[in-house]
Amino acid sequence: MTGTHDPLRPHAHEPNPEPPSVDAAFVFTNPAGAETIVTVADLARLPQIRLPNCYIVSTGHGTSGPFTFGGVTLLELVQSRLRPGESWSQVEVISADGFGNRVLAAELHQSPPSERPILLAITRNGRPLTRRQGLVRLIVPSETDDALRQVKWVGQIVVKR
Ligand SMILES: Nc1nc2c(c(=O)[nH]1)N[C@H]1C(S)=C(S)[C@@H](COP(=O)(O)O)O[C@H]1N2
Ligand SMILES: [Mo]
Repeated sequence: MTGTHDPLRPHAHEPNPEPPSVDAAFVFTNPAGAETIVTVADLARLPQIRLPNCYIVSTGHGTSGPFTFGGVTLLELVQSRLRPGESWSQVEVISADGFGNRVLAAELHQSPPSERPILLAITRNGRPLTRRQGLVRLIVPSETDDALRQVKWVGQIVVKR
């Protein structure tokens, strides 16, 4: 990895099997740049949804699943941490091991709302997701190609104007 590596433009690579740290709490940065901490308990207090029939597809090491992931939608978390009406255009979801994904507001604000929305997963098959399994993990159901959007170990969520 070079010094110019952009975590939001990861190259297909061997997925990292090892969690970068023990604690699953992460940093939330609002459009004004203010940071707050999000814990798994915080996520568990927001409305939960379940997404059955999710697959993690990798050209390198095959497909795993189907899994039922449970948790809170990315939109729900963003809205819970912003002032009503505060405008934003995109969200960067970056893992603690420098792997990231950009999600556009338009992807989250689908009309009618997506039946398979982008999720911050805290459970898998009805059990707490373990740190090794990726807690907290971004699940993007529309991505079924190379798993580059299925970010394990979310370390920072940055909402941009
Ligand atoms: N934080 C983080 N998330 C990641 C990766 C990674 O290296 N680090 N690799 C991605 C890739 S390329 C794949 S194929 C899947 C692998 O997920 P799995 O370990 O659940 O099979 O995780 C994705 N999410
Ligand atoms: Mo992958």
